[in-house]
Amino acid sequence: GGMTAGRLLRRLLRTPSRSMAQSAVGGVCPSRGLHAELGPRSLSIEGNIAVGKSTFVKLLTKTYPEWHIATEPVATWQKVQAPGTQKAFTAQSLGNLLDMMYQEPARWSYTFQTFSFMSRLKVQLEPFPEKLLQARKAVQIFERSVYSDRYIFAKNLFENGSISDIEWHIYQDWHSFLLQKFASQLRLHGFIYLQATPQVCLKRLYQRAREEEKGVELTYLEQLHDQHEAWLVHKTTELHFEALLNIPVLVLDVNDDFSEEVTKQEELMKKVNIFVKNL
Ligand code: UDP
Ligand code: D5M
Ligand code: MG
Repeated sequence: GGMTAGRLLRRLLRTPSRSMAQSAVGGVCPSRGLHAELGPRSLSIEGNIAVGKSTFVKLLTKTYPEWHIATEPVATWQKVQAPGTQKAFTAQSLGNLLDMMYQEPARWSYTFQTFSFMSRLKVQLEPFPEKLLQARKAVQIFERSVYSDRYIFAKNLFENGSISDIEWHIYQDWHSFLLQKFASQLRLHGFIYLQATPQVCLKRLYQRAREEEKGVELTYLEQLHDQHEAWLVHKTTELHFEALLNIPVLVLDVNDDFSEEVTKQEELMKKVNIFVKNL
């Protein structure tokens, strides 16, 4: 038996992130204060399929027009383009990889991981826009991250048998390697976890009615929910990057509809404001 290296590292390095999130809400975060770092703050919005991330991101854009927001590149997964035909008038689609993955998970899940990871990496590596660097306290927001790709989706697809042992091994090998190489440019300062029951997510998924997701079942959303809880709430997921261990997490309950409810929106934005101020 004994402790895995990852768990040992975690135990040695960890200050409990949940209490950090709580203290960030209650006052000044103990790890900052006088020596607070300058420079932009980068955050990622995490959460189950159809929980409301894109809706939430739109609300952030409205509330904080000066923030830089990067949405998830779903459209590029739905229309994979042949090289050299990226311009609108020559665009030649090789297929809908999102649809292919849901139709034939065992065949396409690994391929999907390589593509979604690359698109997220490119987004996260883009230099900060000039206007952000000039702002006194600039904020950059991503819809999901290179971390959710691994610790939510790839891990889950491996555990439910859609990614094979050898694919999982190869995936983890290049994921760790690339993230270590780009560590300094991929730094995140906080996660905002939008939390709702899998039942609520399924209802919103049907409401959104994305063609490719028609066959998504409650069981799949339950698996993804458990992955989120393990990583961001219970902190039982084994992580492989030191930089990930102490990142504060703001958990927002979005079971109640916030897309129309102004009071609910204000309550959420208030929590975000306090959280970001203390990062
Ligand atoms: N939605 C809703 N109430 C909410 C948040 C979202 O009815 O409080 C709806 C939203 O209009 C959309 C669906 O749920 O039809 C999925 O939302 P979104 O695309 O924002 O979810 P994501 O997959 O980006 O997390
Ligand atoms: O996520 C967009 C859609 O893409 C949704 O069907 C989940 C899927 N997705 C996103 N990333 C991955 C990875 N890495 N593997 C498998 N499937 C993925 P939404 O939550 O709707 O914004
Ligand atoms: Mg979305």
